Amino acid sequence: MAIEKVDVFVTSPGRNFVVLKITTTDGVTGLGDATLNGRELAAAEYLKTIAPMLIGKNEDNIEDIWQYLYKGAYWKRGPVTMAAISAVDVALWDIKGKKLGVPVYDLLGGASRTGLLTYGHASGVDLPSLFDSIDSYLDKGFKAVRVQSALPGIPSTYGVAGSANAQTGNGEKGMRYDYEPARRTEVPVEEVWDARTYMNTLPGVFEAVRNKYGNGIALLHDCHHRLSPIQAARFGKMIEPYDLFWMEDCTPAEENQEMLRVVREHTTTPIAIGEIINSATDYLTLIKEQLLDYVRSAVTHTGGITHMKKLMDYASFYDIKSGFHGPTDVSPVGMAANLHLGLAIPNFGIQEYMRHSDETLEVFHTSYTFTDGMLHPGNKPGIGVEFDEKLAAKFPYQPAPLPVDRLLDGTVHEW
Ligand code: KDG
Ligand code: MG
Repeated sequence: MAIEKVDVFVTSPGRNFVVLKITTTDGVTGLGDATLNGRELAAAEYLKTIAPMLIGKNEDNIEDIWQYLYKGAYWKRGPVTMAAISAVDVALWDIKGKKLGVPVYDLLGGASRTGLLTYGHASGVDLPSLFDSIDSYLDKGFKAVRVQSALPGIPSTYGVAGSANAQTGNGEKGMRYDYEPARRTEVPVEEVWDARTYMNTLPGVFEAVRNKYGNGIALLHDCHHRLSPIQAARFGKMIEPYDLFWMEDCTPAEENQEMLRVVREHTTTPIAIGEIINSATDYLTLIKEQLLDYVRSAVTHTGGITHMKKLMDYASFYDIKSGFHGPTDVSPVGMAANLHLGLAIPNFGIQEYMRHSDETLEVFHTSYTFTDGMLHPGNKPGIGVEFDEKLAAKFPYQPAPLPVDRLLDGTVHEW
């Protein structure tokens, strides 16, 4: 009853992933995801550094191993450290579930609901293409849709399929935005950002969407860290009539959390933040001061199931809910971990879902299901994902850094 082997894989079936496999002396295996988009090799190296420290440890002692890696590193937190700890943690929960013959959500207190409300990514270069995109998600059964729109005069915009430099694919041509694999270069592509154009455009887009679809569907939007606090405050106020489920990352408040106070003072549009926050401790003020409504962390980036469960339990006392990060750079292993935790916690809000490409899903065999706009992690023991190592080896790593944004005058800005 000990950890015998720790393997780290970097594979690129459609996009890059970092996969951890832990094997016990009894031959039980568990999988973890340490994918850090654009910085995958750093996370893989971290895992290789800590691998020898895991050998011989009792795999049952998940909390102790978590503390050992976190406090024992001395250099706490940070995206690379926390992605690596998350991967170990999820792999150990996977092993525990398999040993006991139960799905991980059962170990976390059991199911609190029958399924997880899920949102898909709609976008358009103009209103007709946006409507086509929304229609395609509604046709698939989604009850909640993220709406992103191109901006006049700006060649390429975050989240918009079909705008120059963005790409479509994964079997959903013309409807889908994903940076990989189109952006496989050593050096980041550069894009342009202009907040004035954005603020003049988006409220009209939400109005047109509400006029066409009514109030029955949940609409979400990602500002992707691009507005100043006062711009975000004004933007939130401007879009109040369109009843958004949330505005995400309205201002880069991961660093200066006080920024969200300005936004809160001016608008009741719900705030989602946290996909690049990597520790529960970085949420303490945000939660205590109720500066957010939805926690956007992924289990893979914020210390795994062990740490995220604590975070969400604390958030539950403030009626703050989950909105776990679920783009394609969270691997199917990480996605499954999100789903198990989401099913168990009392304060689940919504789950982001970008279906992985067929290539990805040939390497990762998942057992989670999507029915009628809801995801479910499935009932297989552990997290319910299998990894085809042989096939994965056929897809070597390819550098694919995220883009860099500049303002119209060339100043570097948040992407
Ligand atoms: O790696 C960066 C992406 O995961 C991020 O840009 C996606 O903002 C994102 C989202 O909300 O899914
Ligand atoms: Mg986001």
